[in-house]
Amino acid sequence: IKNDALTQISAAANLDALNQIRVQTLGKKGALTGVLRGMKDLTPEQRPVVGSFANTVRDALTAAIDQRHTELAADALQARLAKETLDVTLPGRPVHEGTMHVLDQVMEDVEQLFMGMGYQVVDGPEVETDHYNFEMLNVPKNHPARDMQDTFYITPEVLMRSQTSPVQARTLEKHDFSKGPLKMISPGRVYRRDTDDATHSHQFHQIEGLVIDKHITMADLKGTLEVLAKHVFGANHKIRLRPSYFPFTEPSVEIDVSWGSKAGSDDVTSKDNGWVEVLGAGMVHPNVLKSAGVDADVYGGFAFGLGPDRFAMLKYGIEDIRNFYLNDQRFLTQFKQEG
Ligand code: FA5
Repeated sequence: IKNDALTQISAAANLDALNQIRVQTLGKKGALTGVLRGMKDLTPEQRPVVGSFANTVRDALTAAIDQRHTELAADALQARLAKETLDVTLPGRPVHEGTMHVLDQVMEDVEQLFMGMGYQVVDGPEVETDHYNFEMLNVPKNHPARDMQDTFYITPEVLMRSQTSPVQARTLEKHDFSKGPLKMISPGRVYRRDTDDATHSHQFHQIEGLVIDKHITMADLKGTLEVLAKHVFGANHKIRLRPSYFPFTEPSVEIDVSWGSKAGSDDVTSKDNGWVEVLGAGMVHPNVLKSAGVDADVYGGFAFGLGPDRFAMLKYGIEDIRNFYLNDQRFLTQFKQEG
């Protein structure tokens, strides 16, 4: 048995075959186990002799099996390593690197500028109530100004915000003026039931700005927006204020930036008179302050709302606003930032 088994063990080609041999010799029904079982038929004198011999054989076989097992396991590992060898000199697969969306770039740039001037950046909900989107902003039900900002209604009282101005009302309500003035900007998405065309989208972006303190004047508004225009468009751009109307500001203005070949010309009759409208602004209406519980006799300030989509179009000469929302890689990767 011993010699047979030893020959087989050293010939075992793999771990499965080796296990087979172990079962055949040392297993419950194995050859050597059969010898040990047969001991009951031997004489008391024969038993210790045969028993001790059988045990020696078992130990020898177990050791041989263990050794062969170690050899075969090492061989198997070598074979696997050889099969899985990596060729580190192969060229890698190119990793596609995304780019920050051009609108996010414009918004982040504006955020950074205002943060540097001590403004806090505030978030507001896109699903808004009629109360904050309109009523708190001096736009009661049936006010004609609602026509300009028709939006998507979820219920008669809940809607997709048509502007970022509700964040003004929300922030005013919470602000503790005993701790200092309020200076905030609020970027985000807004929605309107406008028909999509080259310059309108039913979903676009705004950045709201609001400054409330004692003794804030229109000159502060103009100075602030001049800094903004020069930062975004370049130092050679001027701004001008044109009278306008918003229910939540009085007086209200629209801001134009000087642009194009006749930039800043005073020839307002010409179609290409060199001015482009970029945002709405004004001095916050006392009713807005009062609705939020702020003493309008003591505090006042300015607010503005700009469209980053229009900013980006102007800055980069993009002719169709829909480009921002089509996820066309060929368009988006043009605005890759360095570093
Ligand atoms: C407002 O929405 C006011 N909330 C802005 C404001 C804030 C005024 C604070 C005074 C004080 P208006 O509807 O004009 O105003 O929109 C502001 C800007 O959003 C516009 O100048 C324009 O740049 C952009 N905008 C308006 N409608 C669209 C549209 N459908 N698609 C893309 N941009 C738009």
